[in-house]
Amino acid sequence: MCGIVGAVASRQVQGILLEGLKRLEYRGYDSAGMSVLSDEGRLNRQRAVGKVVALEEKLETAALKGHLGIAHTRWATHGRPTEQNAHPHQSGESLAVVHNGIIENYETLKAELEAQGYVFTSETDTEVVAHLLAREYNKSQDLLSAVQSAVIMLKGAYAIAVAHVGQPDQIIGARKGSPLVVGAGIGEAFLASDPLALLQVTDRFIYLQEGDVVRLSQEGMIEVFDYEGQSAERAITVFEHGDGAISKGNYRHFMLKEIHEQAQVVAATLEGRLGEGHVLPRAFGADAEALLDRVKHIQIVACGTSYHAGMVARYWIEKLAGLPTQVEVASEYRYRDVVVPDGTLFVTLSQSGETADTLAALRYAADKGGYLASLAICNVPGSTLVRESDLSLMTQAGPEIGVASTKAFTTQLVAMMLFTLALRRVRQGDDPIQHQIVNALRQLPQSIQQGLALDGAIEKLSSAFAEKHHALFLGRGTMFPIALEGALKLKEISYIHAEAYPAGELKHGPLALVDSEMPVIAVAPNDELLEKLKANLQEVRARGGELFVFADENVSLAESEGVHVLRLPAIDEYIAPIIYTLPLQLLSYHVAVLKGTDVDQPRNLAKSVTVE
Ligand code: HGA
Repeated sequence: MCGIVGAVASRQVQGILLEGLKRLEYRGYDSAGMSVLSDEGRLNRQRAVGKVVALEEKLETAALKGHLGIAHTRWATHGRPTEQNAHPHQSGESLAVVHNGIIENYETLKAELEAQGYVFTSETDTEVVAHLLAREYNKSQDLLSAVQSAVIMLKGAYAIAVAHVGQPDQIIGARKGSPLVVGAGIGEAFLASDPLALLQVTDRFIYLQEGDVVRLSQEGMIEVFDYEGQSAERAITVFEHGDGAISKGNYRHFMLKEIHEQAQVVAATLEGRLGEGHVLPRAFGADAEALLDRVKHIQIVACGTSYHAGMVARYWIEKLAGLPTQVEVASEYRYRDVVVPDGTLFVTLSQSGETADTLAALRYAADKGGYLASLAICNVPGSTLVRESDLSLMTQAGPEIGVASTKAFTTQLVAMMLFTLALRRVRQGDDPIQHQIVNALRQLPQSIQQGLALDGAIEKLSSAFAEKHHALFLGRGTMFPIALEGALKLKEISYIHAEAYPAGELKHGPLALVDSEMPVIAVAPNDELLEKLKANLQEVRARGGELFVFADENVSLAESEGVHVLRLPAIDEYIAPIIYTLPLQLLSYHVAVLKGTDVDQPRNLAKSVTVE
């Protein structure tokens, strides 16, 4: 999603802002822009459609000089991706604003402002914010007060950064529903929608809370005010992952780097959480054990890839902890009249912790009441989802830059298995099954390395897909959501239409699509559903479909014409979904590379989906 960067410094800010925008490119966007306040007191602006490099080219011929500025990458929600609609938006020559989010009441505000003589030059909702702020500034001649009185009138979600020629020494930021962090420098201060944008200038951040307004002024002064306008203390957090996390290293794409990081980040997610044959209850926080004991039902809510992690977890929780579990996509859950069974724990999964639909679902659940508590499985400490949940379990995937999620997914699966084991243990104490799974988890980083060793073989296979327009993924049990995730990856980055079905559903419809032009990918670990899956594969073969089977090394399944078998190391059946994800990630990656798509920033998609 779109990104914000702001800087107030004694040095020139154009370079800082530009580097910040480049670091936010991974989120997906369609245009970029920057406004810098010159020493002569003018707000100068450059905007360009397309990538940040197009903006950079403009800046090469007409640099924006000055010590205070704001910049933006836009992912259009209101109005086409044109230069006219790109941020910053201005009100006259005196005020500039960048905005992430959606102003839901912009039509009413626009009518009101037009009646008062304000002239609109874009199709965006953001432009109402610019004029509203200018109007309020004209009343008070103070930018902080103007922002504080304007934001009260906004319905919807926003993170904004504002500059005004009347107060050339300050930037005001505000957030509600969209993330915004302050970067504390030495004698300088910054704003961004994501700390990654600022790691070149600081590693010290303040994560603003809902309704906060912040004033950054020269000499690095940072003042935060809460939604009531009271001065508020906000802790400074040191960013621990280091700047190296956002370089591609020796990899061609972030996605490939992130696929290959999975052994390491899974090990980090397990660290300190496993005891002798069981999961340590403190992994979920001090009071978690007593709470987990009272859980009778689980409601999982998530979006996209995280939803697939939730679907796998349902199989685990029902089988291993005996608790009825429901899983739903957040955008459906939040608009449903939900009936909450007694003793239900509300669980959300989100890489960023800022996913708008998931956050809205959490808030809907809190307003509705009746839930025992909420638990967030999340990759970003200090994110809104974590702050607003009763309990949290952090995945340790580190920054994920590729829009198509890989390591965030496998670490979510690990977190959900830890959660499942904790639920089982509070119910029945230690037992051999927990022992078996904990041992398999300890082996997991090594098993992941073995799984990734298939990279070369999968690269060879990928040419069979590059010319195809459709693909079908099949799995049974926990492998059904893994098939769904495989299909999602292929769609996202190679733009091949892919669908996933539980293999048993094949004959109830999708078999009609199978012919020699429809590759069929099946995930076949050595589990109790293997024989049934084999029968389903025969159904495909009998219709001339070409089969690509990822199978356990001990499964008896012969290669033959039209049947390609790739062997994975024998693995504990409970852990298998994590391992079988790997070849599907690699397959979609290599197909996308062959097709020449933008692997890390696929068209029309964005990371950290902070709008509804
Ligand atoms: N609504 C604004 C900003 C969009 C946004 O936040 N995208 O992630 C616009 O359309 O310009």
